[in-house]
Amino acid sequence: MKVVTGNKEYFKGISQVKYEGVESHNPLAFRWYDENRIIAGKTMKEHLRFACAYWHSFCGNGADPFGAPTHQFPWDVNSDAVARAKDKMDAAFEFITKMNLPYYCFHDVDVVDFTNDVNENERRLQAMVEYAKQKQAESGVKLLWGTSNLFSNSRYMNGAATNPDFHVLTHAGAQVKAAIDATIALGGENYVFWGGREGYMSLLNTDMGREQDHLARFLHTAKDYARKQGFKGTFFIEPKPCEPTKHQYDYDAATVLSFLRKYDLLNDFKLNLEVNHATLAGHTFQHELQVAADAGLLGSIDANRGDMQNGWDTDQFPNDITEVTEYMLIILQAGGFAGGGINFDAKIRRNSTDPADLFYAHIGGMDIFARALVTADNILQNSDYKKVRQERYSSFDSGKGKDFEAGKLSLEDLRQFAIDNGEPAVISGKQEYLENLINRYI
Ligand code: XLS
Ligand code: NI
Ligand code: NI
Repeated sequence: MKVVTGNKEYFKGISQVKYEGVESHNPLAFRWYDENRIIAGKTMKEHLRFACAYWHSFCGNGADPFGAPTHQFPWDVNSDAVARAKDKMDAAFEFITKMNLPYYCFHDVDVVDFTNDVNENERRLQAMVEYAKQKQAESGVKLLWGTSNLFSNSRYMNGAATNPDFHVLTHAGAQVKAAIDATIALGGENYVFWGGREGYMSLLNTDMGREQDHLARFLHTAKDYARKQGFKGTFFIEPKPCEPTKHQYDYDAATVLSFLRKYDLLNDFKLNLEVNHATLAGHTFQHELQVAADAGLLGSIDANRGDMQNGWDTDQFPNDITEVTEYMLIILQAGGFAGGGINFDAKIRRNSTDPADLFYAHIGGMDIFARALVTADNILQNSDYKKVRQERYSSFDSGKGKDFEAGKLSLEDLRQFAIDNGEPAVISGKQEYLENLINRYI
């Protein structure tokens, strides 16, 4: 990939990050991510489909509820909104191409600041779409997904598509229309809905059933529009149980699955799962992946991690090889992502203030997934991992167990089998054996 800079170089002194192998001590090199290396018939690049999140990397200024911004972005100074947005896009493409990231993802308002004037917002976004087209053509970087931010503007304090006020919902519609248009114009491969405020703070003032009907109607309306415009990609819903609202309707993978089924959206929508959102829902990320994989809905992931002690979305970069290996075992066995990839919905810490910190963060995240891919493939090819799991269910492979699976046995038959065969033998679940096996291959 060619490094693409604008008039000014923002990340001076940092050249394109290359694969140098595990022996390398260069902190600005990949030790595992070798994009052309073939694993299980595909290149690492094709398996992992890494994307950079525009919002955290180029907009997140480090402000928190207790303190001012700590990241002073040199691209965020021009007084004209579109000129400022172009500077930011120059910085973004410089970073993305120096990192060799094949994809990026954005919300409308990440790309350019929005006002409260629908026409003006569309004008700004269209100007930026033209600019992004050139940048994409120059670099070969592609848009993994686009989305609209329907949660930051104060008008969305009671939700967007689930707002009790129809007038607010129409503004969400206007925003989604423009964001879909932008996504299509840029060849975006998918479109994401994360319902940040689609939920409630109190049931005392909330008609939950009606709000969910509205959400489904809104998604159908948006999907129909996009299809009419020729959009062939997949729509993703990103589950999250809470934060910012107390309860969000897209609680977790299983909840969204039943929502999609109830409202007849399964043909067009899949899931974009996020690690830290799984944690907030009281699940492991592995659980969420498996729920999605079993339903054929494993679309894409937002890779990050939470903090063991904190109960909120800290969006840290992934760095735990054991965990990520377990993710890759599920992703590989599911046959990879249905349309999506691995988007780093993660941010450097507030006090990580060197320009190089953003590079270290992404290098770490990409290397951990690459290493996990190698390890998981190795486990699947060379260990008895699959065999141990299969054998655990072998009583269903023949005889009465097989008949049960085929729906051939009655409750009386089950009773008769129990009597005929007495007490079952004790069979180990071998959890520690499997945990050790994973570590042995890392
Ligand atoms: C917030 C979400 C958000 C989505 C895109 O928690 O993760 O960043 O990925 O709207
Ligand atoms: Ni996310
Ligand atoms: Ni999140």
